[in-house]
Amino acid sequence: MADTDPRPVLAPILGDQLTRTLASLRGRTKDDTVILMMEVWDEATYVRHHKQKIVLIFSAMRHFAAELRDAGWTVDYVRLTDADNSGSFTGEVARAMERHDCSAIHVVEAGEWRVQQQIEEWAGRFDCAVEILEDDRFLCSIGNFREWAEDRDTLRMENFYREMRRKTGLLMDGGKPVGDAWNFDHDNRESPRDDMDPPERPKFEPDEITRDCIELVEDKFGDHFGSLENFRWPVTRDQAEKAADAFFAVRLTKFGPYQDAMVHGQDDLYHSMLSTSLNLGLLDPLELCERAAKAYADGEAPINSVEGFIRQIIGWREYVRGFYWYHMPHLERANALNAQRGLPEFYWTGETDMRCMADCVRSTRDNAHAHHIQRLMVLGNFALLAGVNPREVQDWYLVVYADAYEWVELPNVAAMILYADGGKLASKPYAASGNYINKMSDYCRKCTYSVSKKTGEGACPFNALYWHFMDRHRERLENNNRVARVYQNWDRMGEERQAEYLESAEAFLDTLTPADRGWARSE
Ligand code: FAD
Ligand code: DLZ
Ligand code: SF4
Repeated sequence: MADTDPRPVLAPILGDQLTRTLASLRGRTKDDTVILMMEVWDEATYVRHHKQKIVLIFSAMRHFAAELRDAGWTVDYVRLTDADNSGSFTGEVARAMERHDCSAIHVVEAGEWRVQQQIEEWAGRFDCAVEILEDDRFLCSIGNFREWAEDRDTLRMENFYREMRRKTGLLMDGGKPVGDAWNFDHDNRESPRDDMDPPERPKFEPDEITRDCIELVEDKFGDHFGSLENFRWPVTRDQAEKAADAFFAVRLTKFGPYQDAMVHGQDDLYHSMLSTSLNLGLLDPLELCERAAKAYADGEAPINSVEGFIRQIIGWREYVRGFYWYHMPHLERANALNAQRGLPEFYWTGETDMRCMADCVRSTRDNAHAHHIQRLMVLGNFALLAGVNPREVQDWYLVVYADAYEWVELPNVAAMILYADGGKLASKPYAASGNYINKMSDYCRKCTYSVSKKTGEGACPFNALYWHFMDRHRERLENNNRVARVYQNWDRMGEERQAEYLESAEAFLDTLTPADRGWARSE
């Protein structure tokens, strides 16, 4: 029908769809398409996002719109402050339909379930054909993941990852993995060294467009969490490519060995810092993995770094996305461990004597970023051990990170760190005592607490909390053969020592002040 209809097609492009080869633009011409981009109040406020996250999305959207216009496309860009802005995607599509008299709407499926529900209502609401296209920027479609998952009793990332390696041919030597192993994780657990000196990543000074967005955010969202001072994220494809170039040139070689290391005040280490660009659509996941594989083939980076990087992207990133769609909407409400504690206030203020937690919250506030092991084994581990309510933890992670969209945040938080899905994603909870943090970081050296002290005054809280967690979830976990040995150690301690652990943990938990929910969501 669109072939004979002289009216244009409306192509709404959402804030995380900033890709020139987006499915809704492919095959269309600049004369027969009106692109719609919308800054809307609903999206900016459904949680009270970190200020840097809003600046990043608005600035990247505005730059992308300008690039499309330069390339000759018609872009109808609605700004947050436009007088008649309705505040919602559906309201803006309705207004655009009136402005442009379009024959059809072509839109790429949303990253988030909440937004997809809105898009699915458009067919009933608008008097035209609505085509919802698959987001083929992901390597595994939602449907393919479902088919893979439906055949299995348990879902494990490692099995999914091997299929993705075969499918993409990345690091494959015929039917075999390069280096004769699928996974080199055992080489990727080096503790930090005192003489470690990771090179600075490229930082992008805010240009006029970004400065306008900073002003807007300070004006409208000035009381949201986070600082804008350090805003240096890539906001265009060109900048994102420069960030990727710098990662491949100087950090990839050490990415593997120090993937799990943490150093006080060193926020990036050897991580790529590319998640914000990947999630916005400024970088292509397959292209990045192909570059990493080439670096290995050319002898420029070791297999453990390259395999580790590729596993994060075609493994974890694709896996959590498939897992999210497979388990929504109930994943959002999952609480298998019945965790009910309020989120402690120091997640927002950073005011705690736990030096590891304080540093991770500081980086989160200043950069809208913390690296994986900080999110998992410090901030996440604490929430798990203390039994914090998943909804509150989910909201926190969704607010505070510049790369946070529900499709990637929720599985990592509910399933990976909190075990709220009861073990559908991970075979056991990632619970750890202070020992782990001490081994992988320099945090404990100058902490007010003593990591070697297990209970009582001045003891590292993670130590007693660990046993408190294990004890209170014994019934669920002791039959899990990956955890069973822990209970043998616990039983060997004897009742008196056990009571000391439990009392220490209780005494610490009693000191926690729950945060006001208003930090994350406006009532
Ligand atoms: P690198 O360490 O350089 O890794 C390379 C890339 O691999 C990342 O850019 C990312 O795209 C991908 N990746 C690595 N681990 C994961 C993972 N577990 N899930 C999905 N992708 C992964 N990542 C987000 O993009 N958004 C989130 O909201 C988010 N929330 C998280 C919450 C928790 C509790 C945890 C444990 C992890 C979360 N992650 C999230 C994954 C990971 O922490 C970030 O992707 C990473 O820290 C981004 O920094 P980087 O680009 O330097 O990553
Ligand atoms: C996170 C976010 C914010 C803060 N603002 C907008 C916006 O104004 N317009 C927009 O198109 N997208 C925004 N986003 C991203 C969306 O909330 C959402 O994550 C994606 O559309 C994926 O479904
Ligand atoms: Fe964190 Fe405990 Fe180490 Fe302090 S001693 S930094 S609280 S792990």
